[in-house]
Amino acid sequence: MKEQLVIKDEVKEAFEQGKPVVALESTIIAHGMPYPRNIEAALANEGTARSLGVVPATVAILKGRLHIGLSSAQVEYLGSAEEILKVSRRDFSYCLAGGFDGATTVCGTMIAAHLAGIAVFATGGIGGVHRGAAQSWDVSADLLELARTPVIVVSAGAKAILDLPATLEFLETRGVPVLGYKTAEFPTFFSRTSNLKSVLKVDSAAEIARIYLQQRDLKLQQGLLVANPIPAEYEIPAPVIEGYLNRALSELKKSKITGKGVTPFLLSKIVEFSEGKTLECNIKLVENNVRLACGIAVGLK
Ligand code: PSU
Ligand code: MN
Repeated sequence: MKEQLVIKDEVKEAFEQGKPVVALESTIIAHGMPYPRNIEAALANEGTARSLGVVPATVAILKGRLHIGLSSAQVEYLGSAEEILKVSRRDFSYCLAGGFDGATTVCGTMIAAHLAGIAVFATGGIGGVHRGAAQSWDVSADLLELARTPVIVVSAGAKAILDLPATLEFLETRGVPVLGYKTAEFPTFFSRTSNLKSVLKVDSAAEIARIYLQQRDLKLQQGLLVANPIPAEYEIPAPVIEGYLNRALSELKKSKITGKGVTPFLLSKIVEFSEGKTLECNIKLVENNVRLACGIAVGLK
């Protein structure tokens, strides 16, 4: 693995100097958002982290090498090239051994972050149990990774395209703490509410850092899911999203899309139906998560 693991100089220096580092994922760049806003947003997120005194480490696989931290040119490549694999735990060895390019999902980024010694990572929303999973068995590997890899994932909850009660039940069964940042209600990506009030409310980044350190001290191997609601000014009311979703789900049914194509398809349809509004909200909620992740990274020092 040594020769295949490429840690960017900026990140290496941060490790050496004991500076806080936050991992960022790349599926959101290659598959989650359209060009060119995907690239602009990814670079802006790195800038946000740096402005808070935290070194960003965007994770991706390029020609079979696992990169922890990317150059701007590499971010641009990922955001514009065709044929970038979507890399979850299942795809990791295939992508590396085959010398392919791959964008890492929440699951894939957790694996990489843990390997590199980065404890905290910011994304948009995690994958979860899909609606109709009792028939389709579509349960995101993100949930299983949270159950086995001790990395803090800062999200805006999970997308309303999922079966959210089932997603929370799954996390409970697998022992993953779900912390609501200044809320006891699980947020649903574009909306701040869900009526699901089973999350553990925390009020500061420092508190999240303490809970993580406690968990490590106990030698519990789980990760930790932080649910950080989208800022109120960018929230899209749940019934509006539900309308887009139902249309997107009925188009999904008519298409032949399955497996890892499902989430990118649904997200792109929602952007289309909302005439781009959901994309801007998606970008804002990720930025909000990057800020909180940076606070946690500082708290861990
Ligand atoms: N957050 C976003 N956009 C995304 C994702 C998260 O704002 O596209 C990605 C993450 O990489 C997550 C993936 O791991 O969606 C879930 O995919 P699936 O449902 O196929 O596991
Ligand atoms: Mn899936």
